[in-house]
Amino acid sequence: MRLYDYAPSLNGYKVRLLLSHLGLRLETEWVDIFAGEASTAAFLRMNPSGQVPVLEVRPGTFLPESNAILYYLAQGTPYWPADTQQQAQALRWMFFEQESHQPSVATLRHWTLTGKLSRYPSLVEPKRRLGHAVLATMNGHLAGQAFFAGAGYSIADMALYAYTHLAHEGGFVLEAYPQVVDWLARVRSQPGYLDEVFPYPPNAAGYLPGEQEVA
Ligand SMILES: N[C@@H](CCC(=O)N[C@@H](CS)C(=O)NCC(=O)O)C(=O)O
Repeated sequence: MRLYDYAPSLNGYKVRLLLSHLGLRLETEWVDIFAGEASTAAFLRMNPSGQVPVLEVRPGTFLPESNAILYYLAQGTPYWPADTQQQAQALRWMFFEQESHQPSVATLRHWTLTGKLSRYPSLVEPKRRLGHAVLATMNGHLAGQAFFAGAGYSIADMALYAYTHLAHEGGFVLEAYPQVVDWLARVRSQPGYLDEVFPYPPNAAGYLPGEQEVA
């Protein structure tokens, strides 16, 4: 298996976090998304969305989407619950992460760190409101349980952890969400936790990702 990834990508980090918990290393090809390397014809044949991460599960067979990759790699491991009810809960939170968390918490961090907030003035406040609603939803859920899927620590936690633990870089004050802060600490204490954040390089600032808002 080979992973196509970009070091500052937190969608890529989700996959690296699971691999680290599993004690696995994959051959990795680094793709400079801000230099257009995810928009070449060759890359678009692997992922028509032009995004990392992509897992080459066997030569010529490609699996894009971070949460799908987490699901694939977690099969048969403690990070994918055995119980159907808990599997459904894990999926619920992974869909929530894509639907609500990425376009708010993740996007505002990207725009803040790369100087792009002023490009989208009418979108910032709605995204900030959505981000607060997302964090409040997470906080409320975690008041009743230690991890998102209800069982132990799972890939649902990894999916949500990636952008939540750096939400302050997008202007969110996490201390307002104490259950989330406690959960972040529980994630960090898991065996094999990967403490790794790569800053955006200078070419991130000039990049216009078209319809895409997250990086
Ligand atoms: N839904 C996708 C989103 C992936 C994504 O946004 N990847 C970013 C890096 S974090 C990317 O490759 N952006 C390049 C672009 O959109 O042009 C996933 O979860 O894998």
